[in-house]
Amino acid sequence: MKSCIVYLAQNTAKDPLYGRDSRSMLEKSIDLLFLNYNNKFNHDVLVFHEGDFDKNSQEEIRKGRNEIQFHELSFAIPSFLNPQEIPEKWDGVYGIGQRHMARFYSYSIFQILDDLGYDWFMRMDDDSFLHSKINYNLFDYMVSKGYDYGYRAMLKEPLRPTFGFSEMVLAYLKAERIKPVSFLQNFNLSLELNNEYFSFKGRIKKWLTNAIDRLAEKLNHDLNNWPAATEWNRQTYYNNFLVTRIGFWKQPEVQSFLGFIDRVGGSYKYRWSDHIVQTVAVQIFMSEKRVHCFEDWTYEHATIKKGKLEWGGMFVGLGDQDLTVVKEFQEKHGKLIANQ
Ligand SMILES: Nc1nc2c(ncn2[C@@H]2O[C@H](COP(=O)(O)OP(=O)(O)OP(=O)(O)O)[C@@H](O)[C@H]2O)c(=O)[nH]1
Ligand SMILES: [Mg+2]
Repeated sequence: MKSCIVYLAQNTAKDPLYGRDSRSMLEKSIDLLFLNYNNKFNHDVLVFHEGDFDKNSQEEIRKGRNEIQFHELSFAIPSFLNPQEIPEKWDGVYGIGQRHMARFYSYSIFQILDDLGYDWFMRMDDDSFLHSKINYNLFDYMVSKGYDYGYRAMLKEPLRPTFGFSEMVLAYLKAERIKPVSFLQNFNLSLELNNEYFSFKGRIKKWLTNAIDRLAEKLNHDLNNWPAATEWNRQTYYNNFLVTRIGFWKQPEVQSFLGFIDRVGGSYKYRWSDHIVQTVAVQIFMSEKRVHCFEDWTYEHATIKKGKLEWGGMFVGLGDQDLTVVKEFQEKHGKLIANQ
């Protein structure tokens, strides 16, 4: 089994989207990764970049750690899309780089890593920080438990960058006659749940199970009666950390689905991002038994704008409440995770 840890990185002290010091964050992220994990397990660490890390900066980041390799990529808007339909800035804020990143993680990466001979990868971003020791091999752990997709947190995606997405996914499933594993369980049934009649716990559970069964049934048998797509609960894997088996993504039906979404160009045109695509692919094609939430170590990924915690936060591992970094984060922001 060949495994690696992947970064997509920018060598800039002020990134065009957030004005963040991406270069320093990358160094901090990699240093914590080695301190708390990779000094022990020595996995390859692949840093993908667009040619902005010259030999000098590569050595400065590598600091003698030979596991770190730099791989140059060149991003371009796919030729099958009409560039005139692609806004220069999505919602006046999000530039093209963010959307190349989304395509990279929802489509291109699986083939790239497969070509390099890897079977598994773990993703880290320059703003992903591992704060507690992990004393076991994450990839071996996944294999030993029969897991194919591991994540650290789930967040509710805002409505704006999902317009049309769940409808499109449902249309694909319907046309292809695919019965998804758990995707249909992620549609909001809250209207009925507000009814007092359903307040009794066991009843709710039974009713929910039946409703889900009925939805799944309908997928193949009553094609005119579908869940209203706007009711998708938008719960998605916060995939700036993830561990996954590449073989899952290379299966023909998964590739067809990813290829379909890629062709629609949603990440370029509508800001459908990589995490919503990955989440839905997992929920359609992967048995729930193969999905794992890590909870035993502390992970930070926080979007902070003008000093204010806007998204994500500090995901505290079991027993890590007293870590200094956790307490400092809480003191600084008044909370550990942004309101959703
Ligand atoms: N080479 C390159 N890397 C990028 C570009 N945009 C983002 N990245 C990298 O891709 C990773 C994810 O980007 P982020 O901006 O953190 O995206 P995000 O996680 O969706 O946004 P936040 O949740 O707000 O952090 C980071 O390591 C970035 O440095 C780009 O245009 N070019
Ligand atoms: Mg990020």
